[in-house]
Amino acid sequence: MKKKIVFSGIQPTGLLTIGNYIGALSQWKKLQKKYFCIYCIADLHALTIYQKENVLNKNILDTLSVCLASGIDPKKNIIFIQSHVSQHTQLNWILNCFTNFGVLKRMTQFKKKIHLNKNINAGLFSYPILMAADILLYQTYKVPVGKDQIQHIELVRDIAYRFNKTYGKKIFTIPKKKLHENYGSCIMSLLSPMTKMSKSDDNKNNIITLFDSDLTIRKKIQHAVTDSDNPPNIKFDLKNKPGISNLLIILSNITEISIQKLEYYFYKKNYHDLKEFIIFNLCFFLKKFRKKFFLYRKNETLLKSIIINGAQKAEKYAKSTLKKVHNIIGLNIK
Ligand code: AQP
Repeated sequence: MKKKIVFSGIQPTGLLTIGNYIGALSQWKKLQKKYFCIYCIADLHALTIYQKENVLNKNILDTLSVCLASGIDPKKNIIFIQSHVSQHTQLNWILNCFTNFGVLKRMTQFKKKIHLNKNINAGLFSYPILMAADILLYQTYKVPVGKDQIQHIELVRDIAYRFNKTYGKKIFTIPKKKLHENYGSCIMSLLSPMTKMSKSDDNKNNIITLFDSDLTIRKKIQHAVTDSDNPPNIKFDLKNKPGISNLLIILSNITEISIQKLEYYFYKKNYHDLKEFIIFNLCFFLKKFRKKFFLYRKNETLLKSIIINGAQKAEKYAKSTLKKVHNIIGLNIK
């Protein structure tokens, strides 16, 4: 039986965080067992942030190497660069014309980003439509995403549904979201655990990147917010103990020890014990990860062949969907 398609993307916008790893990459690896996975390095999305001359190229190869070091297998699946498959921008324009302006204005991520950004460009506003094109081109069944992307997936479903209904034909598969199973859908900032950990955060003490040194990890975890409960209480409670819960989620996901077992292990222990255990495990985990990363990163011949191959394979799917779209809306005079 043909495997159903999973699609997801990641922006090459800088050093990836442990949030990106837990929320996206570790899931991508698991999904390969059951689905045919198409993973995209979303370089066009990265343009919503100003890119210095010639930096994006390096970031793209870094992000590809991170994906490979996380266990994504380009032989069994597809991994490609978004800008290498021109159908993404072609479908994007068409879907622009099927998306309501008012709906885009209500996207909470846009509202948040305009407060943080000096460069409020139109791309930032219409970003979810390019995301819709990305997903719909591949007749995607499931999209693994973090919590921050749920609203965008709803919009993609809406666009697909409306397009199909307009023409009375199933041109697009309506995709479903796939959230993380071990609370990893939203890893929070270390210093403000009510805010998402983001790689573009200006305060780097909020985030653990996959490339932080042992010393940096130690400093950041030591300063991570816990709470003032006395006696200390290492208990998973997202509402009342967001700092401790976030640390338990990170720990559970990198060690694959359940949160329940961790709570039991740390019963009557203090926050210092918990932090030392996290520091040890994070350093160990990231050291192993980086070893794999550098093996891939220094082999640019291999990386480039994966990119070329990925684009060729992705294009076959993308062309087939775009052809259906062109046919149904009457853009098919030859
Ligand atoms: N904190 C997080 N917890 C869980 N999942 C997360 N993701 C991002 N942050 C967390 C998931 O990682 C995937 C790729 O994200 P992206 O780089 O394409 O964009 P993003 O969601 O905007 O990630 P960042 O780190 O917050 O990037 P910047 O700072 O550049 O905007 C997605 O599946 C995302 O949900």
